[in-house]
Amino acid sequence: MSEVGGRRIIAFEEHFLDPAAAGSAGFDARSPGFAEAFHPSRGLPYAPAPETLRDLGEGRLADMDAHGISVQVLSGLHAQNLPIDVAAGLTRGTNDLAAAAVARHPERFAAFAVLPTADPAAAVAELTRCVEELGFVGALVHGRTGGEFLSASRFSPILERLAALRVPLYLHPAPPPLATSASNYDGFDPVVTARLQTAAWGWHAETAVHFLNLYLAGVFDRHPALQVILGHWGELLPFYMERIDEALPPRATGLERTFVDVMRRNVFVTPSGMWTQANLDYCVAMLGIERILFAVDYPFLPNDGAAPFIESARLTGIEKDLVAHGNAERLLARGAHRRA
Ligand code: GRE
Ligand code: ZN
Repeated sequence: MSEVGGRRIIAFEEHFLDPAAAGSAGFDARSPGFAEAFHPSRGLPYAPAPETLRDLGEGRLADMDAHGISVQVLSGLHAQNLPIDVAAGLTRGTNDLAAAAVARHPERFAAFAVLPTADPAAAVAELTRCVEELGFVGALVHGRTGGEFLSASRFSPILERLAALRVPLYLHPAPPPLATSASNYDGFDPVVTARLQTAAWGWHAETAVHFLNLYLAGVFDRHPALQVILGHWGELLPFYMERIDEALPPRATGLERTFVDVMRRNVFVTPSGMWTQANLDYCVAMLGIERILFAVDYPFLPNDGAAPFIESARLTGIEKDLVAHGNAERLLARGAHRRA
């Protein structure tokens, strides 16, 4: 393995497409114009070639080698849109693809389970299978299921199982409801509208509100050790930590935990390929260096910026090691006793 920066890098939001599940994922139905606005032929960011997205073998590894990515934590795409009658079977197939890649290259790949949340009992079973039998290191969920956040009571068995298995939940961006898109993001050129309601802003505002719903529903009072990973430097939330506690103190919410406390003890953030030093500085100031993980969001973003970002960051060598791999190793060790 080439050592571009000489430092081990573990990347947490690294995707692949399972062709068998892609047709049922319904992305365009939740994000009108998505397929066109993100088509590779447009030459805009976040539009990898389909074969790059599918590859779990030599091409992916060669790119990791060329750019110093030691380990990718793999995840499939957008299982939350899957119809209930096919969700369990399709997510099982997607997770088996990730498991096969990990089995072929255990030093280079780990995996997050995608879950058939449309069928919460099946999601609990699939999470348990993935962690206990396949050695997965957590789960990644793409936003709402059937319009509902994970704070809805029907999903509480999933959160309970994540906490019991001591594995993290990566809460990944996903489209807002169509009514939100229509009221907030419509009326521009179709490509601008489709990208505004997704990768530019809509996905991130949606993920922030999703996490706030988990907090306000008391999920972290009930599961004080549950760990949630937020991409894109915390999906806007680090900027509002103290504002949220001022507006929603425990005497208003009835919660035991403040929002600042939850952000500092239950949340990890990743860059998701946003190589912005000021964002890193701010997250370190608000959350602490131990709460920063690393992610590229490959292949939606290229691996090439990763090692240069870490190496040029205004951090000590010890802090760079924590961000690149040390925090990851400590987090993943929490659930390791469950793994086969
Ligand atoms: C992602 O999962 O991060 C993603 C998509 C589709 C387009 C861009 C992107 O699923 O970053
Ligand atoms: Zn992603």
